[in-house]
Amino acid sequence: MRVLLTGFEPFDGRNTNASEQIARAVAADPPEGIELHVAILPVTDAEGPATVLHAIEQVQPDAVISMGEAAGYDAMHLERFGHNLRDYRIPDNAGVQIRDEPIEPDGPSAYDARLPLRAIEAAITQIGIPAQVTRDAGAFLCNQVLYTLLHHAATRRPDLLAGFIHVPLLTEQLRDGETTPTLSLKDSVAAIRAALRTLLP
Ligand code: PCA
Repeated sequence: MRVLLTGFEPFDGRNTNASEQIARAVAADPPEGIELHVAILPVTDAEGPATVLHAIEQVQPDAVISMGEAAGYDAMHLERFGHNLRDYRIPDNAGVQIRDEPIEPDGPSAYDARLPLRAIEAAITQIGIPAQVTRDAGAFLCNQVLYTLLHHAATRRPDLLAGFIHVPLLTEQLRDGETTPTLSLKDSVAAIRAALRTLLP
């Protein structure tokens, strides 16, 4: 099984992104039976979604799991829907802040994620790491990449498994005095490895 795992570059004033670090660490030790490819996406309207589509062209994966960081989350969030909406709460890394715009003007308002979310939730919680199925990935680049993946699958790759996991900040990323919930890199990697194993036949 060939899987494309993506993370994002740092954004919002941080100098690392948990999702990038997790993607690189999982790539160094992928579960048996998974041929893992990694892409790190720019946090920009212009290049983030285009980079994941380009990686799909290159890798021809059976499944894509995209990840993004969400400061303040205390569990792995397995996102159920991608929405056809760009309504950025902050500017992207190119300084562009899009409000109230669709991603695909002729696309449906939402797509269901194409991953076994309940099986992933069970696999992660069974190893003692918090995970939950959640409704959506917001209206910034994470949602945009999820919707773009699902639109691509619906229109071009009906057999493609695809979805999005929002990850908490890493303990290692906390700034002085910050008290937001975190997960360690070790636990985060274990969670994503468990998620990947649910894709195996
Ligand atoms: N998180 C952002 C975009 C990049 C990332 O890691 C989001 O939640 O949309």
